[in-house]
Amino acid sequence: MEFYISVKPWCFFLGLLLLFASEPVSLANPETHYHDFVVQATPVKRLCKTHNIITVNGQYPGPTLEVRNGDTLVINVVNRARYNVTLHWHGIRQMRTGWADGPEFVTQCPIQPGGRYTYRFTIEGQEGTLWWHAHSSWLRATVYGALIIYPRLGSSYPFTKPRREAPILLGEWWDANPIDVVRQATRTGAAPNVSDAYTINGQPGDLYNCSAQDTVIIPVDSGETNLLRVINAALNQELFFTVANHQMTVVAADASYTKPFTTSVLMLGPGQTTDVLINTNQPPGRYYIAARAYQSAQNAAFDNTTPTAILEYKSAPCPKKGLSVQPVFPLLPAYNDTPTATAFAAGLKSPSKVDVPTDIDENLFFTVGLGLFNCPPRFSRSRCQGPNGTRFTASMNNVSFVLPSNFSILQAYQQGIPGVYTTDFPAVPPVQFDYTGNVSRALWQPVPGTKVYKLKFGSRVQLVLQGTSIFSAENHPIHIHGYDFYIVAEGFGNFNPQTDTAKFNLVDPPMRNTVAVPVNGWAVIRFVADNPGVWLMHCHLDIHITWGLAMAFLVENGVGELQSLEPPPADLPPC
Ligand SMILES: *[C@@H]1O[C@H](CO)[C@@H](O)[C@H](O)[C@H]1NC(C)=O
Ligand SMILES: *[C@@H]1O[C@H](CO)[C@@H](O)[C@H](O)[C@H]1NC(C)=O
Ligand SMILES: *[C@@H]1O[C@H](CO)[C@@H](O)[C@H](O)[C@H]1NC(C)=O
Ligand SMILES: *[C@@H]1O[C@H](CO)[C@@H](O)[C@H](O)[C@H]1NC(C)=O
Ligand SMILES: *[C@@H]1O[C@H](CO)[C@@H](O)[C@H](O)[C@H]1NC(C)=O
Ligand SMILES: *[C@@H]1O[C@H](CO)[C@@H](O)[C@H](O)[C@H]1NC(C)=O
Ligand SMILES: *[C@@H]1O[C@H](CO)[C@@H](O)[C@H](O)[C@H]1NC(C)=O
Ligand SMILES: [Cu+2]
Repeated sequence: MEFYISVKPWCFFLGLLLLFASEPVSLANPETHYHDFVVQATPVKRLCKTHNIITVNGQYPGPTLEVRNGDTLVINVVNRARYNVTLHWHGIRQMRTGWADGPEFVTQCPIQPGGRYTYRFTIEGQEGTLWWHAHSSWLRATVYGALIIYPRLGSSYPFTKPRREAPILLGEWWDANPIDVVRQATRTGAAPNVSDAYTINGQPGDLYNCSAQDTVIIPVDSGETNLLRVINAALNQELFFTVANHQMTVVAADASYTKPFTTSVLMLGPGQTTDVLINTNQPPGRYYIAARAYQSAQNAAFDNTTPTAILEYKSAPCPKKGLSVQPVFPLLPAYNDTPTATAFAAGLKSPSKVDVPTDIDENLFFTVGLGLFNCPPRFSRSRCQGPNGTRFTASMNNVSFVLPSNFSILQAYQQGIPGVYTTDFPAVPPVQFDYTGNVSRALWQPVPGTKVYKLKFGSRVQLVLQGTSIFSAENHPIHIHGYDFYIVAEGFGNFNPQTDTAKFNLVDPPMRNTVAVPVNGWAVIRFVADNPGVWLMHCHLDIHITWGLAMAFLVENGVGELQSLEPPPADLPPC
C-alpha cells in the first residue's frame, strides 16, 4: 500500500491521491518482514501552520505494514526524538511474546532518546485490519499507522474479492504539541484542550482552513466492489463514519470477520477498526467521506469539526476551468446519537456459530468511570483546576491505575522483583452502589494503585464492564492487550445477573479487541486466558488512561514451553 502525492491524472486538480493496493507479491510462505522505524521530529503543515511533530520515518500517518497471517514482523525502532517512546501493535495477540507488546512500564521500559529496540512477533491466526501506535504519553497523536494482515497464500477473504482496497485512518490534530496538552492537563488537574481538527489519512479535508488543496481523494470506477479498512486512531474521540449516498457492508471488525451487514453509518471508538465493502453503484461523481464526533458525555467540551475525504468516480465529468464541482455531502448523525451507536454495535455478529467459553472459572465485575480527587490543603490552586477545585481522575473498581517508573510490570513479574505492583486488584467493586444513578459524592474519589489481577493459564473468564455515572457517564472504548474476546451482551443501566443473563448471545457474538461500553450501561465479554504475560486493559480515550482508567491482567504460565512466556529479548531497554 502506498500513498502518492501526485497530480490527478484525469482532470487537472491537485490533490492527495490515495491509490489502492494490490496484494503483496511474495515467494515464500510464511515470510519474515524487516522494517526500520526511525522516531523523529518532522515539520508538518496543517491548518495553515507548520509544526514539528513526532513521526516514524518522517511520515504522517506512519508507514502501512502489510503482512499475511503466519508471517513474522521484525521492526527495529530507533528513537531520534526527544521523548521516551514505545510502540504497540494494536490487536496483535503476541502469543508468548509479551515483550513485544509495547505499553510503557507494563511490558517494557521506554526506549529513551538515542536508544533502540527491536520488536519481533509472529501473526498467529489473525486476518484483517489492525494498526500500530506509540504507547507512551500522548505520542500516538501523530505516531501511528495501519497494520494489514492478508489471508495466507492460497486462502482468500470470506467475501467477494474487492477490486481495490484502501486504509482509512481517522486521526486527531492539535495546533499545539500534544505532549504539552497532556502535560498541562496533568499539571492543572483540568480536562485537556480539545483537538483543532480530525484527519482522514493525515488530512483534515475541505472544511478546514488551508486544507482543501490536500484533501485525500479515493479514485474508483463505476460498478466495482471496494474494501475500505477504517481505523479510529483519534486520541480522545469516538467517531461516526459515513460515505455520501453509498451503503457500506461491514465484513470485519478488529481483525475478526463478521456476518455481513449493511449500514449507512459506522461508529468506531479509538482503537477499533471496521472493514466495509462499498459498491460504486451511484451516478459517476464526487462523494464526501466524512466523520463526526460521537459525544456521549454531557456538558463536556469536544471537537465538533468534520473531516472529509472524497470518493471520486474516475468517469465523473471534469470540472470546467474556474468552476468547482462540490462533492455530495452525507447525512451525519447528531453528536449525541446514542441509538445509532447502539444499532451499529448490535449489528455486529460472528459469521457463524462460534466456540464461546461456557463453564466460567473467573466471574469478574469491573466498574469503569471517572472520578474527582479532592485537593489536599497543601496543594496550590493552580494544580486543582478540575470542577470545584478538584483534580480529574478515573478508575476501574475504584483503583486509579498508576504506572510503575523503575521496572515494567512484566519484568518485575518475570524476575521476581518486589515492590513494583501488587496482585490484589478486586474481582468485584469494593462497594456496591447504583452505578448509573445519582452516585453519592462520598464515592467519587478512587484510590491510586498499581494492582494486577492474576489469572491461571487457560482459565475461562467472564468480565462485566459496568460504566458509572460518577461525575459524568460516557461511552468508554475498553481495550485488552494480547487478547480478542467475545462480546456476549451489552445494555443500559446496571447489569442485572438475574435478568440480563438471558440476553447473552452464546451462538454468534462478535469477537473484538476493543468494546465500546455503552454510556450509562454495561458490556459482558468472555475469553480464555491462553496467553501468558502481563496484559494491560484500559480505556482507549487517552485522557482516561492518563487519569487511571486501566488495570492489568497477569496471566501465569501453563505447562511446558508452549504455554510459557518467552525469555526477554537481549535488547529490552533498561529503565
Ligand atoms: C489550552 O487552551 C488554552 C485556552 O485557549 C490556552 O491558553 C493554552 O495555551 C492551551 N494549552 C496548550 C498546551 O496548548
Ligand atoms: C479560518 O480562518 C478564518 C480567518 O482567519 C477564521 O475566522 C476562522 O475561524 C477559521 N476557521 C477555522 C475552521 O479554523
Ligand atoms: C460544584 O459546586 C456547585 C456549587 O456548589 C455545585 O452546584 C456543583 O454540583 C458542584 N459540582 C461538582 C462536580 O461537584
Ligand atoms: C522501585 O523499585 C523498588 C524495588 O526494587 C521499590 O521498592 C520501589 O518502591 C520502586 N520505586 C518506585 C518509585 O516505583
Ligand atoms: C443527587 O443526590 C444528592 C444527595 O445525595 C441530592 O442533593 C441531589 O439533588 C440529587 N440529584 C438528583 C438529580 O437527583
Ligand atoms: C473508593 O475508595 C475510597 C477510599 O476508600 C472511598 O472513599 C470511596 O468511597 C470509594 N469509592 C467507591 C466507588 O468504591
Ligand atoms: C523516560 O524513561 C525513564 C525510564 O526508562 C524514566 O526514568 C524517565 O522518567 C522517563 N522520562 C519521562 C519524561 O517520562
Ligand atoms: Cu474512557
